[in-house]
Amino acid sequence: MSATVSLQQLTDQLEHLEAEAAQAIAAATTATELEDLRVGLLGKKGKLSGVLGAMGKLPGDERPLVGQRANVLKEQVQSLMAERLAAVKGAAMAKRIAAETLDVTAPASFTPPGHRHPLISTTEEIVDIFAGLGYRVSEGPEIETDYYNFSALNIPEHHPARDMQDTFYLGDGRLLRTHTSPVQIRYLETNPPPVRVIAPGRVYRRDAVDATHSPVFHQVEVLAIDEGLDFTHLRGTVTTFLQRFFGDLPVRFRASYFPFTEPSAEVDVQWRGRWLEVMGCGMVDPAVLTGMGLDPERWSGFAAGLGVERFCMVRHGIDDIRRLYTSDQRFLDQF
Ligand code: 2NM
Repeated sequence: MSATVSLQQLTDQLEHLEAEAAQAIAAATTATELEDLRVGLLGKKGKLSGVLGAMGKLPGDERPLVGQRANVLKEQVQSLMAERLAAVKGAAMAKRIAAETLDVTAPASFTPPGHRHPLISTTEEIVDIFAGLGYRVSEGPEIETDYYNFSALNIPEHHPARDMQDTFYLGDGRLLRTHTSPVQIRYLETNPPPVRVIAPGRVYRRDAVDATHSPVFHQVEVLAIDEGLDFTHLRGTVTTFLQRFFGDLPVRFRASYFPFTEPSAEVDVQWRGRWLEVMGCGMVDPAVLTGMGLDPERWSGFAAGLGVERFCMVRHGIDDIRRLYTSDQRFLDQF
């Protein structure tokens, strides 16, 4: 330790300390940094104390000069710190506000939920209505034999439906089912009457594609067999079903012909003022019952069949069946 120290030396040291402090304060970027600086400068063991410790070696009349200079330094440092602290806090707040900003105009990330294809939802609606009337649902193979698709349904050998022109034959005697009635024949083999069953599913016919035809389409066929069933039960069931599906609109039955029903009828609904043919039906032909080993003197039945595409198109106002198969998302998203 040097024995003497001059007023000039101490004043220089204070000057130097003040300059150093001003620089450090300006460079500080956080409140903790500033607090550390304050303790290092003005604290009990700080640099200012160090300088003032040497003050005692000065002649008595010089000490107040150093003391005054030290006070100026202290005030200067405190004011710079206060100023810098305000700036640092302001910057921290600005940063936080920027980070927490919520841009309510930014586009939201949105994953559209999937939904059923309109053909599927139409099938489900039809199935649900018949389920509500006490019907079971049955499914079966799309590749069928001549027996289940034709013979068991009283469709004779030389009926045009059996023509190569109308049916897809696989070349090994098997064929693609042209309706879902074979499912009902199979159902009857393991389920003795009384039965109430519907058969929804995909069917195949050699049709040229146009706005209303497709070689692959979907059907729901209906079958009830019991004692004492007559045309009134058929009429009531079909009318109830159609009015549940389309709403409470007029329904009419027109005499028609199918090989597997007698009598047979086509069914029309009056939709938006126009009569539209929507399904076929009839009393199961006794020959079909006999073929299934059922006594037509005891059992009678009614049956009906519909094309799901037609129901879907009428309900939704779709003008071209191909819309249902081309997977255009913009079209499908409407349902
Ligand atoms: C129709 C029209 C009339 C029908 C007949 C049968 C079965 F298996 F009982 F013989 N199932 N579906 C039927 C009757 C289908 O579609 C227009």
